[in-house]
Amino acid sequence: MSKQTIALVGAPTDIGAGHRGASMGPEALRVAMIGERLRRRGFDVTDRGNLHGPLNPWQPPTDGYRHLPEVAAWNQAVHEGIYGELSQGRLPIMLGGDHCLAIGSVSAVARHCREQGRKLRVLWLDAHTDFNTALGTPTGNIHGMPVACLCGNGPAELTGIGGHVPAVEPKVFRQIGIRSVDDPEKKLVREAGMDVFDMRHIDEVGMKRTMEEALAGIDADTHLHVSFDVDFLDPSIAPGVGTTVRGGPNYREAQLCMEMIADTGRLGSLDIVELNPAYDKRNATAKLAVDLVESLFGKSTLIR
Ligand code: 6HN
Ligand code: MN
Ligand code: MN
Ligand code: MN
Repeated sequence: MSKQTIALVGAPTDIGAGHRGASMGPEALRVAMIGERLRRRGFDVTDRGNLHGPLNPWQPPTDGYRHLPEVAAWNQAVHEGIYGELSQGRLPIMLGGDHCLAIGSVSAVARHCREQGRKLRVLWLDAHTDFNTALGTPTGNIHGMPVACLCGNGPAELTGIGGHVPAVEPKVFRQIGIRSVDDPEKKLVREAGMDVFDMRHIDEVGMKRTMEEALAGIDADTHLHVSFDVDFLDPSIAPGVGTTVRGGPNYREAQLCMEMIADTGRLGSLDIVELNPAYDKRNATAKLAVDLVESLFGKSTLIR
């Protein structure tokens, strides 16, 4: 059986972030040879180039949101791009870009799953829960809000992307690596009943048990989407992000996480977001992200 075709889709913007530079993420991942590495693993890889959207006007928030019209335009483009790839039977990798773009990608995956009658599971690998709203946000940056928007809690311009409100139910998410949640956000996360595997949980039971729990119930009918915010990783190994938070997974914990996802054989789509080359050293964080993506696509440390 030949492996599925992977489509790389670049979304070069930092429109939802609080630091400039994630717009350089797609090119940094290409320079780190993401396409070649996956090809070497036996995948057919097609690079679809970059999506287009408005420039970053770098304005303060209005009514709790920064750059809402621009964020909506970018997410509309991402939604259409990712939905198109899924419809063609390809496995899309969205090269971000900041994490607000997951509104477009996850809504596209959800739409594809509804049409195909498949179950959806979203693994949100992140230091943050990204569940803020205009009322609780400390920054107005929409990259802190995509999970809330996807669950229907946000402005109509964003909750309506893909035409199904809410795009997904909170129960599809498993959040892993969480260690920075704002107080009002924490309350919303609890009320929504979101399944959060925070760093305390990972410390207490280990990455192996954590991933067994996060992957439980996945079967042959499940489409698994991974939203990989690079700030998931400990900043000592991944400095190239705008919002570093100490106390994240080390290299081997992250690699085990990726390997266990690969073992399910159900990975259907991926976001790589928040990589910020302006904060990186010699593209090391991009190279690390690509190395971990290789594990996600089957590179294994097992010799058995
Ligand atoms: N990310 N909770 C903070 C905020 O501004 O809402 C940080 C969000 C970071 C979002 O890294 O994708
Ligand atoms: Mn499909
Ligand atoms: Mn995030
Ligand atoms: Mn984050």
